[in-house]
Amino acid sequence: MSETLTVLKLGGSVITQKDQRETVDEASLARACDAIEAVCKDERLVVVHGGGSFGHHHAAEHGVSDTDGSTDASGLTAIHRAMGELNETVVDALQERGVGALPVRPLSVAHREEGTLDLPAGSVAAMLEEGFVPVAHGDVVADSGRGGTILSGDDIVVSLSRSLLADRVGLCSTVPGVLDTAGEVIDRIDAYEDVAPALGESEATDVTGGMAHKVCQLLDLDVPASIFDLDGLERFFEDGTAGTVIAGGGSD
Ligand code: IP8
Repeated sequence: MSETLTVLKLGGSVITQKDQRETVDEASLARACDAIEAVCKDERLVVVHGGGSFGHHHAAEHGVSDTDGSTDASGLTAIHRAMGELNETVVDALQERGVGALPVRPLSVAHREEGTLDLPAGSVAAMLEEGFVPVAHGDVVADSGRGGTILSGDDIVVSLSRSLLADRVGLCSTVPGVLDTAGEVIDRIDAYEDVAPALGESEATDVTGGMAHKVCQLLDLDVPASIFDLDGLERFFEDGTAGTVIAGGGSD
């Protein structure tokens, strides 16, 4: 097995039907899992998935976001349980294909302190060492002075990529990449200013997980990251050139 470590996010809107409550998009999940099965024999892989129609309905019902917290334990548990169900579905689909997938549930180990995420990666590193494919998910986390808030899959991807010194990062989403003002996929982004007109808002005013926020987070990583859709997943695994490549390296 190669030493290459890839962190892949499967967007919640890719693997679920976003407008139908707690409904998996079976066909898309199967496609994603087939591609993962083909690659994980040869390289180390961490999978992170988003909430889609599982986490987000519950989060909205209980008024919880990444900044608006709640002290209602039963509401936070409802969000966590729904995410657990989706995680179980993803893990099962991978295991059915012979992938050594193991669930990773952030609520039990992660928290935010003054807005900074603390997500210990020791157990994920140990799983990788033993040849497993850790599968983490967006979740709720205890957040200093706010009760519990939402931890997005994107934030988990960024944190784990740094802690585990990932070689590459992929975000599989419902769009084929970052789009320019004419609606065409931008091949490569080296600096935020180059795409600011297309993305509109800056990092400071977009904290809700929109494309601008994603691009800023990925530019801050030390390794290349790509944003692509399900059609681009195999190509991402092959040579990392699917969709939009975000150069990384800590550029602005
Ligand atoms: O879909 C959010 O993760 P995301 C997860 O990656 C929950 O933003 C719990 C809504």
